[in-house]
Amino acid sequence: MSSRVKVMVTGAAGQIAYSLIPRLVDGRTFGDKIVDLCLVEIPAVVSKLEGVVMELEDSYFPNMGKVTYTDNFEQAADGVDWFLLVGSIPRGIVYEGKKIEERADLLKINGGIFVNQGKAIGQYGKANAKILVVGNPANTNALIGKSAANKDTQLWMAMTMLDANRAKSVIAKKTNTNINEVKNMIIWGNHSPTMYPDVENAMINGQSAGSMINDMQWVEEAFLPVVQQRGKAVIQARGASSATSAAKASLDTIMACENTTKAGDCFSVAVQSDGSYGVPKGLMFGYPMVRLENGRIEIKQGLHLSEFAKQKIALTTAELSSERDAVKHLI
Ligand code: NAX
Repeated sequence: MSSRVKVMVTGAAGQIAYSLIPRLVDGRTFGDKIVDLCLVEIPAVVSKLEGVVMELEDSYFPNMGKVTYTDNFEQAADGVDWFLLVGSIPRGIVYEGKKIEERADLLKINGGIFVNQGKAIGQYGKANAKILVVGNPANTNALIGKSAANKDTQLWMAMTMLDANRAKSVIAKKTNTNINEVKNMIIWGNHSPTMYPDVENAMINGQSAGSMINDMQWVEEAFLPVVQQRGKAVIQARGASSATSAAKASLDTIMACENTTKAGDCFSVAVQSDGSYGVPKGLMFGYPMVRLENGRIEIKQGLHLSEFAKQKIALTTAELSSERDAVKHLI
């Protein structure tokens, strides 16, 4: 008999959510489980969710369970297994009379939101809930949320899967291989332009992608900037930020957490550092992760980091440390 899973999506009237929500109930992401959905928005736009629910009902999803929508996060958090925290206040928006341009302002506003959401998740979410923060600045929002939740049995993560998928695509093109042959793709650090996509530890049919490409100048001058700046390039070309690829990456992260990782592979997501690979303890840091057969999700150990990699990882570590300092009153 199939069991049930309860999933909350915030920012449910936004563009990522529009691509994401139907695919949570399509029978693929959670297999044959029945998926109960709680869709959450801010009061100003919550009524739009009535239309989203209508479309879901009209789409005939056999795995769709109960669907509710609300602007009351606390109520919606009750008994939730998976929290997909997509909603946040984006850069460029006018908020309380001020145009939000600076990362510091963004951190401050979203920080407040994630304190309240974190508290509610700790209090009302399932003890073994998984929380994926997509809304930017994702790593630091997740750090604030985790600290407010104060429940170590829950797993807080920030999404770096989109960056990993982008990196795989560039490597596949460069090596003339299929994207599904690129394994062990790691994004170290922050979901921001300082992230370090690790070509040296990526593997193609058992061989290091770095040694196959064997061109560090290309890595430094082409690969890294393309992956790091891809979000901006999509905005410039499309006139709107990445949505369908961000939704797909959210689903990929869920599936990576729900299914055992194949030998030799890993998946990318940011979790709180336990000091692995010399990263200061406590930072919400993009790591290589594995999901074991017993369901545990752990940082993959034992990977070699070149001097080049260490230098790049130091940059993203410094950025995340300064973000943490900017919100230290909240954590
Ligand atoms: P949209 O502006 O289309 O939607 C965001 C929605 O969130 C809005 O409907 C808004 O009302 C809602 N919202 C704001 N605060 C909320 C709160 N406290 N509770 C519930 N809902 C709230 O943005 P969209 O394109 O969907 O992007 C959402 C977030 O994802 C942004 O912060 C964006 O920067 C971030 N991204 C993160 C990525 C990642 O890889 N981690 C990649 C894609 C994307 O840029």
